[in-house]
Amino acid sequence: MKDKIANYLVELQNEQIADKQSLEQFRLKWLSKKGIVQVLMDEFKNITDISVKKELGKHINELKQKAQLFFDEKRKELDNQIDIKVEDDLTLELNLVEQGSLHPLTIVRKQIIDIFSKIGFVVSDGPEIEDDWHNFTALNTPPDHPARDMQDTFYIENTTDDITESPKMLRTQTSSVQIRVMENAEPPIRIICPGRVYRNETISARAHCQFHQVEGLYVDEDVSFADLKSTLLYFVKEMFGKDTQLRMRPSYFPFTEPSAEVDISCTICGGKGCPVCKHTGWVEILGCGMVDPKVLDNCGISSRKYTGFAFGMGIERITMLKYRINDLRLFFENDVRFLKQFKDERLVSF
Ligand code: 2U9
Repeated sequence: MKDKIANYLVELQNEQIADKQSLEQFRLKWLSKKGIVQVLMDEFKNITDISVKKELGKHINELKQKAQLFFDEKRKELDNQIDIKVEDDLTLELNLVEQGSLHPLTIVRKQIIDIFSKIGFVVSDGPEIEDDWHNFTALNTPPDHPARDMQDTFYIENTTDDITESPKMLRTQTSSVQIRVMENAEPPIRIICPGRVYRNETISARAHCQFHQVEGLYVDEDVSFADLKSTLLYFVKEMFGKDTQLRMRPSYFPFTEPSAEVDISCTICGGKGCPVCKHTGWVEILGCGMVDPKVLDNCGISSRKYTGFAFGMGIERITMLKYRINDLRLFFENDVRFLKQFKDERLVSF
C-alpha cells in the first residue's frame, strides 16, 4: 500500500488541468466518494497493525492534502481567468439591465427640429408660466377672446399682495416664446419653438389638458406666403415621405393674416380614403399664416419694413399619424408596454 500511495503522489504531480471540465474530472478521480483518496481511506480502515496504520495514515493524509490543495488552486486560477475574459470582451452582451427607450414624442420632436435646422431655423425656448401680454395681448388676442376664458386657460392664483400684478397663466401656445424673441432681436429671425402647453380640456382619446407644440417663425424683408408654402411642403415631404401632398384651406387666427390650415394626403391610405382621413383622403396637421402686422409692431418690429410667416403644430398629432397611435392618453400614462415599442428608434445625435 505504501508503494501504491507513492505512485499516486507521482501521478498527482503529473496531473494537468486546462479548463473547468478537466477540473471536475480531477475532482471525481481524486476527491469524490469513490475517488482514489476515499478508496485508500476505506482500505486503511481494515489494517489492524497499529504501527503500519500510523505510517500509512501519514502518507494518505499527505496525498489527500496535496490533492485538495491542487484542486483549490486550480479552481481559483480558472475562476480568475473567466472573470478577466468577461471584462475584456467588450462585444459580450450583458443583459443585466433592460434597456429603456426614448418617448415617441421625444423622437418626433427631434425629427421636426432636425428638419427645420437643415434650412436655417434655430431652437428657442421660454417659460411655461406666462403673463397676459406674452400669451395673449401681444398676439393680438383681445380681452373678450374665448381662449382667455377660465374654461380654456389655467390661470395661476396671485399669491402676492400686489393687485396691479399682471395675471399669470400656464401658456396655451409656444407663441409667447416668439414674442419674447422678437422683443429682443432684430430680423432676420428664423426660429422654432418646441415646448409643452396647457389647455383646460376634458381628457379623452382626442384631447388632453397638456400637450406639446412646435411653432415656427420667420421674419425678414420680403417674406411671402409662397415662402411659407414651400417651407411647409419641404417639411411634410421630409417628415412623411417625398410623395406626400399638401393643401391649404383658409382659416382664422388672431395672430396671422391671412391664415390657413394645412392638410396632407392621408399617410394611411395615400389619399384613397380610409377611416383615419374620414374618407376624404386628407388629414389636418398644422395651422399657419402671415404674421399679423399688429403683432410685429407690438414687439417693436416695423411692419412697414418687415413681413413674416408663422406656423404651429401639435407634436402628439404628428406622432399619432406617423406611428398610427389612436389614443392621446397613451403619451402621458407611461405604460412600458406602449413605450417599449419605440426601442428600435435610434437617434444619430441627440
Ligand atoms: C407669432 C405669430 C404667429 C403660430 C401659429 C397656428 C397657426 C396654429 C395650432 C396647431 C395645432 C395650435 O397645437 S395646435 O392646437 N396652431 O394653428 N399657430 S399660426 O403663429 C404665430 C406664432 C407666433 C409671434
